[in-house]
Amino acid sequence: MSSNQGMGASVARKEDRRFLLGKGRYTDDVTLPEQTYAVFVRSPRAHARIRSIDASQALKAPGVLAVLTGEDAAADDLGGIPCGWVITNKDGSKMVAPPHPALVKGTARHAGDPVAMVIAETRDQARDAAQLVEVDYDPQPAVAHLTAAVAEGAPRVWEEAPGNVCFDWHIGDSAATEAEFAKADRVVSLDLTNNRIAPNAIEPRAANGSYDSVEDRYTLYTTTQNPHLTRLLLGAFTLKVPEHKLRVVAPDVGGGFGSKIFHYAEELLVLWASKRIGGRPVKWTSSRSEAFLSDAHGRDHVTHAELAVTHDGQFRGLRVRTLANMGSYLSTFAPAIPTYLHATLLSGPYVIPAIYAEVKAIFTHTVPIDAVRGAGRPEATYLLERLVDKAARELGIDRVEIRRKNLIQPDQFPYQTPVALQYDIGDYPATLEMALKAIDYDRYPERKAESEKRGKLRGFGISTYIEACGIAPSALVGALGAGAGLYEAATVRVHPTGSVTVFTGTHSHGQGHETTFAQLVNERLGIPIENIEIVHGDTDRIPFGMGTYGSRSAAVGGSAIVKAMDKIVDKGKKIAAHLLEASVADIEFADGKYRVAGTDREKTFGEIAFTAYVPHNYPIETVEPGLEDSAFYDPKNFTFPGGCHLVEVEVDPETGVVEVADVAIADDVGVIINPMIVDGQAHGGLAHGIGQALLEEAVYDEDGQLVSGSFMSYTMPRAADLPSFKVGNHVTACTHNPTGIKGVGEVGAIGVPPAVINAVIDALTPLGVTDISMPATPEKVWRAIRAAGGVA
Ligand code: MCN
Repeated sequence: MSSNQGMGASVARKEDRRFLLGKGRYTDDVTLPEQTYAVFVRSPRAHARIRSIDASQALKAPGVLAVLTGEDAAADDLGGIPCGWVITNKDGSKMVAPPHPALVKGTARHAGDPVAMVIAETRDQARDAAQLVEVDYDPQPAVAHLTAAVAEGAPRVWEEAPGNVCFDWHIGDSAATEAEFAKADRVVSLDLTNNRIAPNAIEPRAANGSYDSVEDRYTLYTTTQNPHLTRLLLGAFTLKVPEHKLRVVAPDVGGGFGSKIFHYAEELLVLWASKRIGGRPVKWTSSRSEAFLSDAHGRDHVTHAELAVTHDGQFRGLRVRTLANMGSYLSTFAPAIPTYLHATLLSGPYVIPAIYAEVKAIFTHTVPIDAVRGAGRPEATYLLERLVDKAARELGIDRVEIRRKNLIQPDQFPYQTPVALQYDIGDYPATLEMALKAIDYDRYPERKAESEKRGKLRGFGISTYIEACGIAPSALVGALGAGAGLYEAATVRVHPTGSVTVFTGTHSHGQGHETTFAQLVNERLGIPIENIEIVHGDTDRIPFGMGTYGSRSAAVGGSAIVKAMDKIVDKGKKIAAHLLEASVADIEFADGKYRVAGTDREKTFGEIAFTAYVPHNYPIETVEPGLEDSAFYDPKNFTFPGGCHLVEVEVDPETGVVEVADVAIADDVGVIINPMIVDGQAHGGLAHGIGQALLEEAVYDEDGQLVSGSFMSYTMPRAADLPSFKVGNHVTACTHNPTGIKGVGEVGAIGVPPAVINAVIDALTPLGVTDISMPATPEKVWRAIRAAGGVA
């Protein structure tokens, strides 16, 4: 499109006007007539049998309308929260999928497990009454950490899961990998922990549920990334009512980072409670501390990894054994994360002839673990990039060189990895060279010397990474255990005067879809983005959808929009052919105009739209009035963004403080809709990734208490912790979708953590430090320096 609002234009975000004016409408802003408030009584213990719950005092407290427990939920036949992905074990049996009651019945299994729900006229009254609910806990031994949970005699989270094993899964060719290891010149091995992180979206979760007894219909306002999935699970499993009796609205949502994909108990409970108290709406808003104890966490892997290499640094084989924490219950997509989103990425951007990975998922008495930005792919990238650095050090090969040597070359695509995925396209050498140029690698020695003059140790870190976005196709994921299809849906409605409303099944909670999807429409139909409305987040308005996660919205949701527009353009050609008295085959559509090929006879898109709704002169025998169409798009494959992330750090050897001095990245996220939004997404991801590498950790003590359960102890990155990022893009177009778009929402969180740690280790190598785990806090770095005897 010739205007400057289409593909490739850095259009300012349309949605920002309401956000900047403080006019966003979040779930907690939704106030309904006669609304009541819910507060949850949550188990203070990680593992306890519940002897009794005495609500008598709470029920007498001012304003209290009800106190509901697991017994009440069971009596009303509420379903447990389902897990949407079933993993098949190595031996062909299925994973252990224990029950997940919405309110604890009998035994609490993590600190924060909801035991009772108090409903009152005001939030304060509900809070006060919650203090009066007497729960008699019988404490049981708890286990929070992976290595403790698999130890002999560890407390059991579930009777049906001996050794706390949820599943024992593998991928790859074990014999071929053994053969490569037997032939290899050297085996480089590493033990790694991928630290547990809390998602911490700016807006805590909230849910406001109401039951209309006249219509016999439920409405839920909720902070979800995935309103149709929530409706599906409520309808089929938890509330058990037909979908047409349920409306789920996700209005403005202040960030999700994965943690709001899942169906949470509170969403079910507010709807159920509303009916129980006679239809008055019930609203719950999480506090920040409650969020730490009830939002799904991410990562938490313990891994042993080995790379078989030749003397000259050629990768021959990779062997990985991972323990993945599931927490106490299986969250919606939890089993897919360490398996199909982790182990399938273990080839990274490299040629590795044989790979074999084993993943054991382990129950612990902790908050459930599920997707957090990157979900499985950061864990794969971290272990591979740490291992590659170690191999380079052991072989005495330059760390950039060893990567150059092993990268998949552009002429090797499509590239079939030994771990199921087939990458369609990429140019990894190009992104590597681009990033090196951006950071001015040639002059790194000068910068290092300059840092040293100031008493600082400078380190250079590199990570070349691959990710897989837009998880698909439905038939494949179904065969792998998914309980849902992973297509996307869109309806494009052209109004009589030519403006457009797009209904998309994806959800924007910070990613800017209201702008980028309008740009897609502008590109195809030539309509100014001011005349395009993007509607998401309401199951009553949008036919269907699978929501937003896995950086799928542009590649999958955008493709559904493009498909729907293709149908509209084709229908318009028939109308134009009639008006222009030409044959349909001779009509061309470009720049918002239908033209008879080779002539100047034309009709604007607006004229065609008007004619479709005012069909006086119209091919009524063959074309219906109106101009609206829908499409479902089921991708043929994932998209595979990739790139190179470079980091320079300065370490203060006296204090252990690590400062990120420079970050330069070059990504390939496919054809770009909006460069400014793409850069912004990369910036956010980098902050997330640097946060994980240096600052963030959800720390449990041995009894299962979350000791970093507030912002006093859980360190989020702040602006001052981050440098100004140098972000570049090198485009190879996705080969199997109509736009060539890949994904960008997670690139930073995936690529950068190993680059940071590789940089810290590089800085500390002269002091004899060879390993440091995430987060590389000042204390940890200082201790490592002392332990290595590096500082007097
Ligand atoms: N885009 C583009 N050109 C491309 C690719 C994407 O212009 N080649 C644009 C898209 O149109 C969209 C944005 O970039 O406006 C992100 O697109 P995409 O990569 O498709 O990711 P999603 O929209 O599906 O968002 C999900 C992704 C994930 S998985 C997490 S986690 C995450 C992230 O986005 N959570 C976020 N970014 C976030 N940003 C904010 N502000 N808040 C979150 O919770």
